[in-house]
This record gives sequence, C-alpha cells and structure tokens, in this order.
Amino acid sequence: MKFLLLLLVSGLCYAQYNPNFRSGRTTMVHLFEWRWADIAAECERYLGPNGFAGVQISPPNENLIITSPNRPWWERYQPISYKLCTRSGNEQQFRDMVTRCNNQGVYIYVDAIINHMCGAGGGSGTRSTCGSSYNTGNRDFPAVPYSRLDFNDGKCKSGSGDIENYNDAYQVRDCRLVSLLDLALEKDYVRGKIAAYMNNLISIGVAGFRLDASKHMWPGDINAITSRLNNLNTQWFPSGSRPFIFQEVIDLGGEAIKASEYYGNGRVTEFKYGAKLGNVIRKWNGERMSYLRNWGEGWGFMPNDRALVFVDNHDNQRGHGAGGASILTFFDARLYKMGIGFMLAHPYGFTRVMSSYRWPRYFVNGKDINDWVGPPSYSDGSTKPVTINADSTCGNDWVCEHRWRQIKNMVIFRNVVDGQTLINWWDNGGNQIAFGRGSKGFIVFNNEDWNMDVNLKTGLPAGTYCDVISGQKEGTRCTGKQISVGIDGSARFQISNTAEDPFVAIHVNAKL
Ligand code: QV4
Ligand code: CA
Repeated sequence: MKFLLLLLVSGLCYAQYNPNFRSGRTTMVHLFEWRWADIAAECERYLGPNGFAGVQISPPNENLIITSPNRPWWERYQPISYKLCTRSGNEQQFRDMVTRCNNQGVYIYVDAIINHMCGAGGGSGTRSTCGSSYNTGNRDFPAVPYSRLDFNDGKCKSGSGDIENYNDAYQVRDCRLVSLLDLALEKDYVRGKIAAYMNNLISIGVAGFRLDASKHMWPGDINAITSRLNNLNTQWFPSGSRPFIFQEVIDLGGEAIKASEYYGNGRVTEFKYGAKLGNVIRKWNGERMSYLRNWGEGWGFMPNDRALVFVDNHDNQRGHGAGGASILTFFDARLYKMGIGFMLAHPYGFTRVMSSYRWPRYFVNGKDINDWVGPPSYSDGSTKPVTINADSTCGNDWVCEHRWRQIKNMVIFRNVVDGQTLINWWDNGGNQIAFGRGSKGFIVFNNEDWNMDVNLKTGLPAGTYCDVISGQKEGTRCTGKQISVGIDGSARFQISNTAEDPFVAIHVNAKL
C-alpha cells in the first residue's frame, strides 16, 4: 500500500518529465517543416520499424503568411489563431498523422507558441494560413479571439516595447521578443484560450509539447497553463498519463534568466550541450574528446533528469537563437555524425535528433544571408513532399539526417543500451576515447590525425559483432567492419583517421 502510494505520488510529481515513450524507445526526431502526410508515412515506413520514439513537429496552428522575404520558415512562429492549418497541412491531415504515428508507437510532440502572436508590424487583413483575419495595430485576432486587453503593452517598461536588455528579467518576460505581440499570460482568459488549444491537441492524441520562447514567459504562468492540461488520450496512453513538457530556454550563462527557474514545470532544452560538443569535436579552444570523461552535469549542465539535449536545432543550425560557429550540422557531415554518435551513446539527457532541409547557405561577413529560406516548395508556396529514393535517402532537398545509416543505427544503439551505466571509459589523453554501456554496447572514437590501434575492455559477452557505423548486421553477416570480443571481454579496435567515419560502435543486437 505504502509502495503504491509512493508510486502514485512520484508518478504525479514526475509526470511532465516523462516523454511517455513506448518502452525500449529513447529518441525523438524533429521533422522540421515536414508535411503531416509525409510524417504519417514516415512513422509507418521508417520511424516505427527503426525504433524512433517520437517526432517533434513544426507549429500546427495558423500563422501569418510572410511574403517579404518569400515564405520564410519563421513565419510559423507568428501565430494568428489556434486553428490547425499551416503549410504542413489541415486539421484532417493532422489528425490522420497523429493516429497513424501513435499506432506505430511513435508519439507526436507539438511546438507550441504561446508567448506571443505575430509581429507588431503584421498589418491587417486575412493573409494567414487558414484565412482568419487580424489587425495588429488594434491587437485584434478575432479567430481566437484576442483583443488589446490580452497583450502586455501596458506592462512592458522598455522604450520601444521590444526586449532591449536581456539582463532585465521583466523586459524579457513582459516585452516583445523581436516585436512579436506579447500575450498577457497572467490573465485567466488568455490562459484558458491557450489551455483549450493544447487540450484540443491532447484529445487528438499528441503526447507532449515544446514550449517555444519559455524564457519569455514567467515560470508561474507556464505552470498555471500546464496545470490546466488534461491527461493524455487513453486510446494510446495509460490512464493518468500527463503531457510531456519541455521548455525552450537558451541559458548559456550570463543572463538574468536561468534555466533552473523552469525545472518545476518540466524539462528544459540544454543549449550548452551542442555548443560545447561542437567545440570538442572541432578541437577548438584547446578542447579534446578525453575531456568528455565527465560530460553532463560535470560540465555545468542541468540535472540529467531535466535535460532535453541535441547537437543542433532549427535555429542554431542557421545562426538564429544562440547559434555559435561551433554548432555542428549536416553541412559538416563527418563531424556531425561523430557528434550525434557521441550524444546517442552517452547516457546524459533525453535526446532529440534534427532532420533538416537543404538551403543555399551563403555567408556574408559571418552571417548566412539565406538563414530565412523556407522549406523546399513549389512556386505557389506549397511545401514539396518528402520523396524517398531507391537507396532510402530523401529527395526534393530534404536532408533526412535521421535516415543516415550511422545516425539511425545509433538511435537503435541507444535503445539497446537504455538504462545501462557508462563503464570502461578509456582515452589516450587526447582525441581518442571509448566507453561502454553495461554489458550491452561499446563505442570507440578516433578524432586524432593519426591511426588508432588499441585493445580495449568492452564489457560485452564474447563473440563477433557488426560495427553499426561502417555497416550493420544483415541476416548472418556484417555489411561493414567486424569486431571480435574475446572471452575476457576485450577487443582490438583499428580506426583509420581517414576513415569515412572515424568511429566504431557495437551492441548486443548486432552480434553474429
Ligand atoms: C524584426 C526586428 C525587430 C523589429 C521587427 C519590426 O528584429 O527588432 O522590431 O522586425 O517588424 C522574425 C524576423 C525578425 C523580425 C520578427 C518580427 O527574423 O527580424 O523582427 O520576425 O517580424 C523565429 C526566428 C525569428 C523570427 C521569429 C518570428 O528565429 O528570427 O523573427 O521566428 O517569425 C531568442 C529567444 C528564443 C528564440 C530565439 C530565436 O529567447 O526563444 O531567440 N527561439 C524560438 C524559436 C524561434 C522563433 C521564436 C522563438 C519566436 O525557436 O524559431 O523565432 O517564436 O534566443
Ligand atoms: Ca512574454
């Protein structure tokens, strides 16, 4: 009885930190700007069969259509209403996606923009993705409806009404982020409208939310909203399941607002993770992979059970939102695969993999002047479908990092080693490292400018394993390297510094 009570209490306390993943699954993928129809198909043909746990989707609610520049990706961060129609699809397509993905055990996490509506300079009209009207001058969004009373104009104390000083927590929360009309989240009416939007999504079957621009919302206001959320839909989730909450707070240190203020509401994005890992893998600032020995909290990151981690996201891969030069992306494919490989092998945090589209990146004075370019689209502005080539890569300029063999196989690696502790750490004091996860998996990196040839204790049962980086196990053979683990659990690893991918990973489900 006592035990049951404990379970119940801890269940209630920890609920919003739990992503509700199907058991044995560990990693979500952000299918940035994908159409709902393509996501539904991807859940069935790829994500479910390969053990992906979930998908973060682009904002599903109606947004302002921006034509100057021409349909930038970021127009979707300028809400007009909570109707479910965007370039990704309409409500019926959204419902179909959620149903089909849930049936595959791949759950949907919605990017929820609840801090603001569109920019102050949006004007008036019906140029919005469902055709709802708006008038930004009057602060009028009749399709919600919101009016002048529902915004923070009176409360903001900056000269321009925009956030001017990130050292002033009041400005950051009560003023407009790059002119985006800031909602008065302390108002019961506004909270009610937002909770109704999120509860509608929950009833359709979504499993949780990314709370966009959380730094710009008071933690107490977020709490007041999330505590109004219903439990998840019992068609797919155990009764009493709470929506997973992860808050977008960029805290690299040195600002008034700290990520820790948000731990009570749910998980928080750990932006130090990708910035630091990029430096290490690029060997910048004197960093070395051997320093990763105490990666995680030892590097000043947030507690493991609060962290949502990623190598890059849709902002910092193109220089938005704390995008430093160190961030690794698909443009640096070789280093990127190492970074993702390390992230997925290491136990710290909940992991999210990025899946991007290609754009004509073009730096002028260190800034990508094409950082705005929207998803692959036709001349009428509609988004192109994700086509699948014979070799299982994607067409139409969709990068599909999550389909790269090395990344897909490391998602499976993470599932196989889930819950196992990090053991048998080895390094050469420089940029060769190795570590195991209990007796389930082992990974070795050679990021030096010379070859590696070492005997290491893996902790794995004796046998022949397929390296899941250079290839994988297919039937009774390996398509890439083979690694023999001896009866004492040790194995020889030879990794050329010029290999296509200078790392090797083995796990018990890829044993011959
Ligand atoms: C511009 C000027 C303003 C000016 C305004 C006048 O910058 O000073 O007042 O014009 O009209 C776009 C433009 C931006 C423009 C703004 C309003 O890029 O230049 O303001 O629209 O018209 C995305 C993009 C933004 C984009 C925004 C809205 O990154 O460039 O702004 O969408 O379309 C901080 C935050 C963090 C945030 C990060 C980018 O703490 O929360 O910046 N990250 C999230 C999302 C991100 C999104 C938003 C928040 C906003 O991940 O994608 O911003 O919802 O670090
Ligand atoms: Ca705000």
